Amino acid sequence: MSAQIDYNQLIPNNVNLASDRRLLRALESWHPKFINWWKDYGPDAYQEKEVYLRTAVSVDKKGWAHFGPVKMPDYRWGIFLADSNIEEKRIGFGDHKGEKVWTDVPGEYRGPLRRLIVTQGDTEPASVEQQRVLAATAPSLIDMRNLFQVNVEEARHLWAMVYLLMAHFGRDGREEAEQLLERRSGDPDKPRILGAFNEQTPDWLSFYMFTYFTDRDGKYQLASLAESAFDPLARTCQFMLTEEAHHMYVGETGVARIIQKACDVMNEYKTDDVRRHGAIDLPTLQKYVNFHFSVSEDLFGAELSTNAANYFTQGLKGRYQEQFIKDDHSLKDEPYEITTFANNMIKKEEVPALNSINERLRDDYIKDCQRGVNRWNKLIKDAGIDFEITLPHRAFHRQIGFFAKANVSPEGVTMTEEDWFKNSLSWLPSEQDHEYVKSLMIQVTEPGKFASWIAPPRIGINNQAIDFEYVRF
Ligand code: BYC
Repeated sequence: MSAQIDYNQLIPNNVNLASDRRLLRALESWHPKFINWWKDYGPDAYQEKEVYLRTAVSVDKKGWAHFGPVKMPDYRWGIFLADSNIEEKRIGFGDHKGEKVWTDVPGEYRGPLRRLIVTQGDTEPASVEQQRVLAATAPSLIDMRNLFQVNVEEARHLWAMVYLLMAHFGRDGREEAEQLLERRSGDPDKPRILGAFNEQTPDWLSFYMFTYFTDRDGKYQLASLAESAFDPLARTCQFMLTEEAHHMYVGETGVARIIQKACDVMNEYKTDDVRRHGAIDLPTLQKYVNFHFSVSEDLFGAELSTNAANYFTQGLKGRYQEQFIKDDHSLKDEPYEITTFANNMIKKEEVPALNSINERLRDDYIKDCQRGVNRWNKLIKDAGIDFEITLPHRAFHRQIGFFAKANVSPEGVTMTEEDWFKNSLSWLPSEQDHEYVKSLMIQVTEPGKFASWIAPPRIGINNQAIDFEYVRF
């Protein structure tokens, strides 16, 4: 059956797919497996419904996407590389700084580049698997549509990485592409590569937290890979960032709408007990922040990493907005201050910048996370309510790096393991919190109506009304 599909039509692309028979054949044999995976592990049900989706159709800044009703299995998962002036473009960091960027993979960097692309690629289908059952409890049609939008775009990001593997890594790349469809989020026998992508996304509060905190790791990792000397990777990641922005917007506005609803209920009923009125209380929301922020921080790897130092020196993965950093971009003698943990004490220490690339990126990430938290706090303040959401200390609840062995409170106080566990129920969502949030998760499908725990968004998608039928039932 697949032989009858015109893949050049099916896969919108700016990589001249039509002219590359070998690549086309590889994608043709992968496509039916992808579709099987999408049907079995992508959004549960609703595959035959028309969803008002955005589809990437070019890399033109003004009109890169098309909006319209699509059945998800018919979504046109395209392959796009951002524009590049290949003749002029130079490597911006590491040992090859100043040389021309590479259009092919240098033999000596095949292993690490493949590993980076596979790690990035693995997160994309993982997140779709994590969010598989959420549509059944969508708080509105617009939210359901946003979920599906995120899902199809994460799947497009999988295509983007599969394209790189197949176009540049031969048989190894084709095998990796198969394995990307075989690992499963949360499966102890064949888990996804990175920790956070094996956690569940059981409810919509988790979904918004995930799209705020974990997709933002995506932003920073993609931005670092967008600096790569391997130009096809750089350009692919640059274009992926365009879509990623909407995912974080879904997260930030989703959490903001939950906060808004909690504040509205507190003011209307003059009570802190918003649960009685079917809203999510701010202390519970804070616990979810503590969980998702800490789990996402782990995605940046260890504070000191020779892997990251090698990636940088080799020109494979740079820093966030490398060109704006004022140093020599080779980091042979540069220091960087990081937070460490030894003898049960948290302290600041100056270390070689080259070894602390992961930590620097995590620092950039934390600053960015704080900006949205400030906007959430402004909503609370504007409602006249005395409550502040805070990001927990970076040492809180970590599994990777120095702090994996530390027992630290959200305020940054070290303690015994016993004390930590005693307090953990007030810091992280408890079974009861999960149960309560779960009890609110009831599907709302009437256009323009919203579940009790979330305020409507201020604007619709692509200038459509809030009560537009974003998913046609
Ligand atoms: N979980 O030297 P280190 C996204 C391993 S999200 C499990 O610090 P490195 C998205 C590590 O592999 C962005 N294992 O590692 C968001 C290493 O293993 P080996 C995804 C972990 O390499 C939402 C060992 O520990 N993209 O796009 O410097 C929805 C020592 O660590 C973890 C990328 O991550 C972990 N969290 O840094 C959809 C970019 N962390 O060598 C999508 C590509 C570390 O001992 N990946 N380990 O066997 C990378 O750049 C790097 O692999 C990492 C790790 C930054 C992740």
